[in-house]
Amino acid sequence: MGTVEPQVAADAQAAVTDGFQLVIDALKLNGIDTIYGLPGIPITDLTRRAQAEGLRVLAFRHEQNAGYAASIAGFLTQKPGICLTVSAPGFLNGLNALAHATTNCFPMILISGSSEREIVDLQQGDYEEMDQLAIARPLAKAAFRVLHAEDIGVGVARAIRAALSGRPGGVYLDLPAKLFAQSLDAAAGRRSLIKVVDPAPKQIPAPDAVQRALALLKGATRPLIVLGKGAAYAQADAEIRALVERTGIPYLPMSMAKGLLPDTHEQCASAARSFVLPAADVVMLVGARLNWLLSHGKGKTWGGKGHKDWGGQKFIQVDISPQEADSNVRIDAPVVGDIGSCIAAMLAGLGNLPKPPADWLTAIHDKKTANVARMAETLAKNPSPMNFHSALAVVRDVVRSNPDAMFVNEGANALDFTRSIVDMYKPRKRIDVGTWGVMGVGMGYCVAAAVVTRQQVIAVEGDSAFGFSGMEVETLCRYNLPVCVVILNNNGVYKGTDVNPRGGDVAPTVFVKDARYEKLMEAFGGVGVYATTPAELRKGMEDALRSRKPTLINAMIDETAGTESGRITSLNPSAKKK
Ligand code: ADP
Ligand code: TPW
Repeated sequence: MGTVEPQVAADAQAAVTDGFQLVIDALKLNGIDTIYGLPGIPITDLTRRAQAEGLRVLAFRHEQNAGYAASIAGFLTQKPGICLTVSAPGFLNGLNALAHATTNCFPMILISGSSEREIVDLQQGDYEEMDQLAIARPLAKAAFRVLHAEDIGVGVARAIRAALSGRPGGVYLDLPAKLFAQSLDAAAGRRSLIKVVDPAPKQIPAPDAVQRALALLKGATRPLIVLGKGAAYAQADAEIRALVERTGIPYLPMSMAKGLLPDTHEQCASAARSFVLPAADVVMLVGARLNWLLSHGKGKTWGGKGHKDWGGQKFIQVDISPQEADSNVRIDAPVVGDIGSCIAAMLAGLGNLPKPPADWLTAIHDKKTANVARMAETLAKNPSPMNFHSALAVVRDVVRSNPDAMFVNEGANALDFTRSIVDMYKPRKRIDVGTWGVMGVGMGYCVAAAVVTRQQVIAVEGDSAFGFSGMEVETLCRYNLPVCVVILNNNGVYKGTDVNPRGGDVAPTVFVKDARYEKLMEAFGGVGVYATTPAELRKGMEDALRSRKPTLINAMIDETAGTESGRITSLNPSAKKK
């Protein structure tokens, strides 16, 4: 008997599970293999045990960066990116990224530990007390709380479905500290888990909606397709390319849709953007909203007489959200469904659609040729000090030679110039500031892009933009990720030349001059490069790509280069007055 007893005890132990384990089991059961987070009470053991169970747990220096990483992992993989944080302050740090995910239609789940419900609800001052669920709700697509271990399976399943189905978004999952330690019969625990079946069901468009759209295209004389990041997310690359090429319609990729077809494609109208938008008569939006990034579909950008006037275009909008149509201007042909199904249905109904009239294609071609030639002239210059153009000519060449590399981009001028100068050749390679034009996504995106795609990552960062997540270079070094960060350093926000007319403190947009950002990377064992010429920048990038070592290139550019707010000066009240 004496020899049997320990065995019985071990069996009894194995027959019991707990909240920690069930969270891990529920995630694993649903194919989630990576957590982006930052440990602390009450989730420290969750991070340890998840790692011990074979999940990849990537720890960051600030939850906001973990959150951005999770959000973009969701965009790249069509699986919700998981961000795990502690309660109140950690939760709030992660919340920015959750709101970002919702805004950008990226599937993400922010899982935060929280304090004791009884104490929080009576506001008795618990450790990190906060009603997190209530705070997250307006910023998330959905928000759930699990109070009992046997409900973890349902909670995780609901979070996954909410994040992925329909228009993707950010979901909050609140896990109070007490939940983790709750024990449960292991068999009952297993039975309580749910493997979500078909979390993003196909949504087939109505045949008459497809016909309506095709009829509009058939009647068009100056048609245009606008591809947005929803089209990139949908991973319907072959169908989209087939539709573009079979119709022969010129297309305009939004920032993160660049590369869906190569930017060098003859139908790409990016270099003639300001010509095609006002001139087009029928515009088909595919996974792109008519928000500020498209001037709300009206005004001068679209050929309207005044700021708010309609330009006369007819719009087709292919989108999974039935509420998106008419948000800014009339949508004549909404096609509601997932992009893969919608484009397939349009292809099936296309018949012998004639190519767009030659005069439309020729006019675009001529505009493009003139603009590309003008840009080539600017890019060929080699001014001293280096400016955005001479630096980006190098980046453009390096990306052309490495089309599989992931490309991260943030800043104002550093964003706008890069977007128009650096071509993308493959889908979902370019990830950037998104719908909000937010600064701070940089290093979090770099970590997730490297981890998820296993490709080399190149990041082009304004010096201000970089500062929002700069401490994560330690994370890049810790996980030895193949990331090459290029800082276009002009000594400040937008540029480095503002002066405080009263003397004393420097102007609010100005930073320490000639700051040696590369030393930050060196501090953690990565490679730092100080580059003052295009040749030094090129060598630094090529070495980085060859070695795959975490590298930071501090590319010093002319501090007078750049305009206030980059290309959106018109949104800046003070600059407008000037
Ligand atoms: P961009 O900023 O590139 O113009 P937006 O973020 O404004 O793109 O628009 C993305 C759109 O794509 C959203 O309206 C969203 O509902 C839609 N969308 C996202 N995923 C899908 C999908 N799988 N099928 C159809 N539409 C989608
Ligand atoms: C979270 C406002 C927009 S662009 C920018 C700021 C601070 C930095 C521009 O300087 P940078 O680039 O990066 O050096 P460049 O090339 O023009 O010199 N806080 C958040 N998001 C935004 N968008 C801002 C502030 C902003």
